[in-house]
Amino acid sequence: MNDTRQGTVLANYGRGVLVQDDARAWHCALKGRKQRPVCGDRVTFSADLSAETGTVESVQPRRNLIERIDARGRPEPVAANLDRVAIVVAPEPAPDWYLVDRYWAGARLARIPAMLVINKTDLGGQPLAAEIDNYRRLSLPCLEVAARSGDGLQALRAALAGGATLLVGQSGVGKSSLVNALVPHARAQTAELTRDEEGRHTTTTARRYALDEASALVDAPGVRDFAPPATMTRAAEHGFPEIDALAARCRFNDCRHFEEPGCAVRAAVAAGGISPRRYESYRRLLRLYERLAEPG
Ligand SMILES: Nc1nc2c(ncn2[C@@H]2O[C@H](COP(=O)(O)OP(=O)(O)O)[C@@H](O)[C@H]2O)c(=O)[nH]1
Ligand SMILES: [Mg+2]
Ligand SMILES: [Zn+2]
Repeated sequence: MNDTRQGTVLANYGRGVLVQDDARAWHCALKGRKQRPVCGDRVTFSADLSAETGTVESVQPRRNLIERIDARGRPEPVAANLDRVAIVVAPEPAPDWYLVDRYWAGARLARIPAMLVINKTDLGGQPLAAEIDNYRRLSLPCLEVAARSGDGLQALRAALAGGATLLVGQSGVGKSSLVNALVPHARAQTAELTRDEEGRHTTTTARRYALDEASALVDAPGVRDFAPPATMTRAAEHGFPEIDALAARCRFNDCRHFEEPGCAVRAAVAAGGISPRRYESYRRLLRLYERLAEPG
């Protein structure tokens, strides 16, 4: 017997998806290759009650989508229908701030609010303080926590209340540990478990967990070289609020903020209003987009 149901995609695996409806999670097959549901998509599926499996019939339009680009610049979806992106950093492994900037730029380009979660505060956080202060100055909310001791988790839980949050960050910063600390019975695979099982269960795609009835967490696998797709012109600039805000004051409308005369952005970097490290991050992202746009 079949009936038609609605649900949310929890994860992709092989050639199917795991879909949660009001009652339970269903392994669903996909119909054809055109369907590309991702974690967080709302789908209609037909449930085969005797086999306890389903088939995805249709994917509902998305509110938003976080994508990354592969080495050739082709977009790959990460997760859909998000209410915020939490970028996780830790003293260990040492942060790649350029990567943090790209996650934030990706959230901005998808028009999704972002926040910075500084995990492993039990290890001490002095080396991170200057960058974190700068992000705070740019109005990026920053929260300090320790998944291991539970420090700051109450404030984090409050910040994650209502809607779906995508956790992103370098491998090893503690994303899965945070999921396990916040979601009872989640059993997200952390570094320890992955090692124990010789990497067989390493997460390779995003996985969604219910935090409570109205909130969800999406654990995205460590992405070494995340960059958002440049679907809009001046994408690199729009990814950086402090550069975006000054661009209108440059002498030339199409200023790239590199060597052009009368550049308000470079003037702000020279005067100390824009962090040279953030400016360099913008330059790297723009150069990446320019390289990908080259023919051949
Ligand atoms: N000291 C400390 N270690 C942590 C904390 N949270 C996670 N870890 C450790 O960091 C390592 C990576 O954690 P994991 O959750 O797998 O990171 P992920 O790759 O971002 O999902 C594991 O060995 C965790 O035990 C924390 O708050 N303090
Ligand atoms: Mg993990
Ligand atoms: Zn300029």
